[in-house]
Amino acid sequence: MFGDTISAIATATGAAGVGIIRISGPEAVSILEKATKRQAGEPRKLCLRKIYSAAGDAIDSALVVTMPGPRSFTGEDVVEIQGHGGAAILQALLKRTLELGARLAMPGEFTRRALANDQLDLLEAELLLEKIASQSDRGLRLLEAQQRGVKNEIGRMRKSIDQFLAEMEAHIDFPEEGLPKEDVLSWQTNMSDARSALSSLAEAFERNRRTHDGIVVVLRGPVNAGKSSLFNALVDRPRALVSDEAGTTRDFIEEKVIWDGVPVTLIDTAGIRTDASDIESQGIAMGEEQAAASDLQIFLFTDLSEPLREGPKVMCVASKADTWTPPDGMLATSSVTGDGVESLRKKVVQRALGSDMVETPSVVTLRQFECLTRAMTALNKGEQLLGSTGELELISIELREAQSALADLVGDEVSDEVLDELFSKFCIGK
Ligand SMILES: Nc1nc2c(ncn2[C@@H]2O[C@H](COP(=O)(O)OP(=O)(O)OP(=O)(O)O)[C@@H](O)[C@H]2O)c(=O)[nH]1
Ligand SMILES: [Mg+2]
Repeated sequence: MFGDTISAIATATGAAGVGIIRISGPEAVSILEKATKRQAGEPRKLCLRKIYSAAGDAIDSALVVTMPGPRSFTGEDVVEIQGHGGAAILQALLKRTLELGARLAMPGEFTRRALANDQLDLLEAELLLEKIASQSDRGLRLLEAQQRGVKNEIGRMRKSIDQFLAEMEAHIDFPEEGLPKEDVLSWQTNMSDARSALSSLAEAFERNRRTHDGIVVVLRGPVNAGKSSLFNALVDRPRALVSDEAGTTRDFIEEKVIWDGVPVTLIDTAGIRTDASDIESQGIAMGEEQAAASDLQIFLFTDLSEPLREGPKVMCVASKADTWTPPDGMLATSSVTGDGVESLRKKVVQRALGSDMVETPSVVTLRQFECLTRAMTALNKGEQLLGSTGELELISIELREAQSALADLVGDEVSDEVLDELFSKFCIGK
């Protein structure tokens, strides 16, 4: 248990209907009673109260609720003051709780207390963080589905490794018996099964990360190909300058949008031509840099005079399709009629994320991913040793390392450094 009582503004700042101050710790209820000059109401029932400043003036009327531990988010006594959402009001309410003995909470400290008090486990805390940070509803749905499967999968794996580790260790203790061939074969299968199950968790992470972090898509093509016009159509507002003068766009232009639940950063770039002026050439070079760092390039063309530049990260799209007849089967758009714009959005998301976006179990944070990698490396080494020297002592060291990585992954024993790192990413009040 923690001795002190913490307090913070739990809602985002800005003008809003409601803003919440959250207090947690042994003094939470008495701080509320002093601030309201009244006894707290029944637990878990909202009560309307005036909150008074030190000078005795009413700061705000608020709905307040007490949630005595251990049945609360942190496991401690928790109080929430739901005041009006202005920044000045919330600051004044917060200040009052601090005057009455609370300490300003550090980022993520409420969740850290919840973890320490076994209200949630490390994976749930990380999931919470990812959910708060998630920008898209598709990402949110995926997160839940991914992590649901992970705990079971890892639990199953740890049991299986435990089992064949025990078998191996029995042989270490009685070396004179020699190694039965069928045991070696079954260990080999067990290890490679465990490794491939882990690697599918890892692959799903890499693939799904783009759903949460979003994708970067760059519009490219010759001057006057209609890039800026299509950019405006895609972002649904006249953001970039459009003109029939070749070389209109020089600096690149960036907009964030959400397509199909996926955050997309769309970038319009300078048109490509060989006889460009110095300043225009700089723009073209900038466009190339953007394209190199992107997840996908949309390359526009308006005729077939040049060979198409298809590639793994390049999607060729016929532009100004209202003025000519693009080849059959080619994705075509017109910024004038709007034809093809919506299907381009869909195709972009499909191409960048792959069509196999299924809600498979997957780890959801880089820390979890690194633990997985550690476990896979150890299993791999174990497999190789079994195939070569067959020295069971060395193999069991690798298996123990794999076990310890998996234990770290699910948070059996978490070091303070890991917790510091994790919670520093939380916002204050969470
Ligand atoms: N008919 C028709 N005209 C278009 C279409 N898209 C763009 N245009 C016209 O083509 C000209 C060039 O359009 P921009 O969008 O500025 O082309 P850009 O590729 O950004 O050009 P730069 O920035 O100079 O490289 C403008 O006069 C647009 O009005 C389209 O789909 N159909
Ligand atoms: Mg342009």
